[in-house]
Amino acid sequence: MTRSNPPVDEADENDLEIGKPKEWAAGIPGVYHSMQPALKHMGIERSARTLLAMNQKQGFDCMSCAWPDPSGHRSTFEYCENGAKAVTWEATPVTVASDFWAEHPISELRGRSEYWLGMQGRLTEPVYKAAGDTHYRPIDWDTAINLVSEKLKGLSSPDEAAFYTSGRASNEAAFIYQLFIRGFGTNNMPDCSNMCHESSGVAMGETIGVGKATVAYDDFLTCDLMILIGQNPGTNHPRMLSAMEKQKENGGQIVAVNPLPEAGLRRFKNPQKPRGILGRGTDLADQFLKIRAGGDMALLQAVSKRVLEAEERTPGRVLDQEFIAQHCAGLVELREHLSHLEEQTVLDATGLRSEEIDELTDRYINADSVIITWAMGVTQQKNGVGTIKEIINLLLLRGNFGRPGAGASPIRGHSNVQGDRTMGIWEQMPASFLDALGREFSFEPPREHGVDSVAAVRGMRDGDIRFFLSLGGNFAAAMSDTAATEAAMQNLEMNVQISTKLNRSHTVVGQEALILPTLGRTEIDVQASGPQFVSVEDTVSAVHSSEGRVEPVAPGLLSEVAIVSRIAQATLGPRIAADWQGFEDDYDLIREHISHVVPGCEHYNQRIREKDGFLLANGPRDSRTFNTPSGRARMTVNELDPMDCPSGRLILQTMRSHDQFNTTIYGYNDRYRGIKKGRHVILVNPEDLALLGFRDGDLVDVHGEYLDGKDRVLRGFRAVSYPTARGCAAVYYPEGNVLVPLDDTVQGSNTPVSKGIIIRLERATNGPAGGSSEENKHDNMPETV
Ligand SMILES: Nc1nc2c(c(=O)[nH]1)N[C@H]1C(S)=C(S)[C@@H](COP(=O)(O)OP(=O)(O)OC[C@H]3O[C@@H](n4cnc5c(=O)[nH]c(N)nc54)[C@H](O)[C@@H]3O)O[C@H]1N2
Ligand SMILES: Nc1nc2c(c(=O)[nH]1)N[C@H]1C(S)=C(S)[C@@H](COP(=O)(O)OP(=O)(O)OC[C@H]3O[C@@H](n4cnc5c(=O)[nH]c(N)nc54)[C@H](O)[C@@H]3O)O[C@H]1N2
Ligand SMILES: [Mo]
Repeated sequence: MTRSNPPVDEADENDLEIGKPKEWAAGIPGVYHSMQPALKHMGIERSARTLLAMNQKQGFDCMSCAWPDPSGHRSTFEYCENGAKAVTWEATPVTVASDFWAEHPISELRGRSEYWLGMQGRLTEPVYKAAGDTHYRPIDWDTAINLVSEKLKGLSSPDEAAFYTSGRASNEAAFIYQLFIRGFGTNNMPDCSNMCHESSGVAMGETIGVGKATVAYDDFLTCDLMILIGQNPGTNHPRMLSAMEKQKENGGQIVAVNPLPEAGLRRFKNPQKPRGILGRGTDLADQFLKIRAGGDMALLQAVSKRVLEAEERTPGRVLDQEFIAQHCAGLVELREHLSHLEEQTVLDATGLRSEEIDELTDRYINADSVIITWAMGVTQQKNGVGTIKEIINLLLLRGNFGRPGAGASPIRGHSNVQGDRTMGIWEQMPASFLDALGREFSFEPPREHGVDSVAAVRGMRDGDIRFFLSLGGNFAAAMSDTAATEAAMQNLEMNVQISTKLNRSHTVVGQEALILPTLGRTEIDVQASGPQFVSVEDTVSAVHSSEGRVEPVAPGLLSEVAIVSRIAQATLGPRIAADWQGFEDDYDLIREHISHVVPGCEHYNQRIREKDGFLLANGPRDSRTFNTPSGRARMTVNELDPMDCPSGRLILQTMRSHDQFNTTIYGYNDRYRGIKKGRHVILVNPEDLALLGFRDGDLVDVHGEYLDGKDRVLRGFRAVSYPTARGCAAVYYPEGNVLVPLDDTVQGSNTPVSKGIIIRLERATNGPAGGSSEENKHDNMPETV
């Protein structure tokens, strides 16, 4: 089915509507809204078949986020509005027709919005842009694979290529992808994790010896206290609200730390229960700390300091001395360091009152089991790695590891981003993994670390990286410093994108470019040996299978596994001992190799077929084992270096609306925040707005203030008076990426600082963004199809 009336991508930002932010999430509107996209895009029958197969045994894993299924999962039918949007966006019967490519030069596609591009429907045939050509043209698969492998073979060094991965790729695809890349001879593997939870991996690896959550699903239900820092579950992990509701029913408490009073942190009306729909719902946060952006490290240090002082007042009553003596190192240094922490420094950095921090400390000390969760509000701050180390410090003080209801829990984003890392997608995999890989496939993997996402852009810019291949994702739009990233990508000799739908990265091309369309997770995948399933890992290390249930949208589509296998075969030939054809024919063969290479995945084929899959081992969670050089969990000393925001300036974060999945824009309402029909807004505290001489609704230009002296600006944004913390502001991602400098990254993880940008507002020089100005045209989102 092709679209007869292409959606327009010109929105009139004068239609923007601002209402009151919501105080609760889901409920009847949740159900209503969750059905709308499906019915509109897929029709009743395809909708029912698809939505009912989601997160079920013998169904497919929801591709929206990495939140786990309830234990004994797949007996409970649990799905959410944003999962439904993700599924219908993929399972739409609308396809891009062959004549589309001749009708639309790449220069025109480049002017289109992400929304428009995505709404053209599913990609169904490989297309190629030759050097000097202005259009993509359909080609056959053999020609496409050949073009890619010939280009790769012609490079003077394997390091002239970089291979990106987005977190939707299955374990099977990811495993053979990294095998191919290392067989080719490079570790240049930038991935979406570099922009996402890299800070969590670094901080947790150094302190507790594992970069993953130390809790299982049931721990969320039974913990006495859950502290959510820098995370918006109502929009980004909506099924987490059910777990929070159960935890409250079990008598637990919740504290939320966020500059924005997000609806999903306040009250939840469970759409799966009649009471939830009709009643008042469940109050979630017992305490809400409206923190100044970037202030979390100061807050955590202040709480730890208070905990240590309480122990001094009542020795033996506050710290878990036994746990610390047996399992930890560094308490003396931590105590000494925190003894110098000035309260006024904390209050300035956090914008909080001492009593609020006292209250949080009391809750923490009085709770027997505590889980701290976090996401991008922490990992994308300049001090993100240090902040997470302070989360670990606080948890260690009271032994909140390796017992029920206790632990550290980064909440991962993409549905299989954690699995991809487990399978070896990382530019710096440890020697033990490379050794095992080399033994299994009789070759010597490259040892030198490869480029991450930021370094990949620098490499393209400087001409060191000439070839780029993406397994999913939308690198051009997801990366920081849009102008720098796009200029770098235009320097490429070849840009190859394995994708389900059109996006910005297909339009930012250098000499040659290819788009290779692939099957989505919802679709039935039949190979020579019969129907195949794949496997994925969620945010609490539960691994399970995923099997598509709907007919592929077009006959010629190849699976990710097939595409990678064919490129590898054509490029490497017999260079390494891998049966690429066998991998494509039968995914069991891939899993057999995974069993031999990936720690914790022994007997993978058997265990993945068990009813609910299996849980990967985790030292801190299972046995209070800490895989650090000393064998102890490390309490660390982290220098507090509060963000210096001069007066008249604001700290800007870039965030997700309720109508998007990362760079995919489903529509342009942000229901819970009360913003409708537009995305070109900047949320500012009313007092700050007045102080800066603006009024609610004024049009402003948002200027970044940087050391590099470059002027990065978002023009014509609507100022919205919003109850965010004082001194803070928020715009949507990816529009806001224009303002994040390439070189401004988190210390220790090199993640772009997407949540801590110093800005100033000026009166807009032109009309609203998204009008007719060429500069803004591409990020202009219309409301409906
Ligand atoms: N529907 C939907 N689901 C998604 C996604 C999506 O785009 N749409 N994306 C997926 C991905 S890849 C990811 S990584 C996750 C992201 O999930 P989140 O991390 O929840 O996503 P963000 O919108 O970036 O929101 C970050 C939150 O941090 C807060 N924040 C900002 N700065 C600070 C700070 O300095 N301190 C504190 N304490 N809070 C701060 C913001 O106000 C916001 O509430 O969601 C995943 N799930
Ligand atoms: N300023 C700012 N920048 C950010 C962030 C932020 O908060 N602020 N967040 C960062 C984060 S947390 C992340 S994770 C990254 C996300 O970065 P990416 O993972 O690169 O981006 P996505 O938007 O998730 O990728 C969407 C594209 O993936 C393709 N796709 C979808 N499903 C499939 C599939 O099954 N197979 C294949 N092969 N392709 C598929 C589609 O073509 C779609 O257009 O962005 C980061 N960038
Ligand atoms: Mo992410």
